[in-house]
Amino acid sequence: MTRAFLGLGSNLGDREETLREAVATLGSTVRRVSGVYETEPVGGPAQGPYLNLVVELDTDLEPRQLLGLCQRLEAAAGRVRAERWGPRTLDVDILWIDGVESDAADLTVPHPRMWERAFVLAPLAELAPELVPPGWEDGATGRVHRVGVL
Ligand code: A4P
Ligand code: MG
Repeated sequence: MTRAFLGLGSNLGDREETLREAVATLGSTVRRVSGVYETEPVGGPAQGPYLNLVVELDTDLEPRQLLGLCQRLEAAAGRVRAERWGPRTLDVDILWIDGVESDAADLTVPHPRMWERAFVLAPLAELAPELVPPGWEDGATGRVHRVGVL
C-alpha cells in the first residue's frame, strides 16, 4: 500500500455534495479527509468560488491507474472540459504519491503547481505538514477560508 494525496475542487453545481460523493466513491482506501475550504479562483476566466479539500489515500493502484480513477470521478460528476482552469463540477488532481516522481505531461507528480496554491497547501498542511514548505502562508496565491468538514 502506498500513501497518496489527492486535491479535489468544485465550483459548479452542489459543490459540497459533489465532494461528498467523490470521497464516498474512493471508499475504504481513504485514510483521512482535510477540512473543507472556500477558496478564491486561481487562474482562468472570472468564475465563482471553489470548495477544495485534500484526501489521504492508502492505495495499491499504480500511478496511472490512480489518474484513471481521478478522471472517472470527474466524469461521474458530469465534468465538461471547456477551457483550461475554467469552472468545473469536479477537478481531482494527484498532488503527491510517496516515492513517486514523474514529469510526464499526462502525469506530473508531485503536482507542479501545488507549492504556490493556498487552496492546496492549507488543506494539505492539516494532513501532512511535513510536505508543506515552512512559511507557505506568506507566498501562496489565493485567499482561503476553512468552512468546516464534509
Ligand atoms: N495531469 C498531469 N499531472 C497531473 C496530476 N498530478 N493530477 C494532466 C491530475 N492530472 C494531471 O488536467 C489537464 C491534464 O493534466 C490531464 O489530462 C492530466 O493527464 P485537467 O483536469 O483536464 O484540466 P485543468 O484542471 O483545467 O488543468 P490543470 O492544468 O490540471 O489545472 P490545475 O492546475 O488542476 O488547476 N482555483 C481554486 N480556488 N481551486 C481549484 O481547485 N483548480 C484549478 C485547476 C485552477 N484554479 C483553481 C482550482
Ligand atoms: Mg486538473
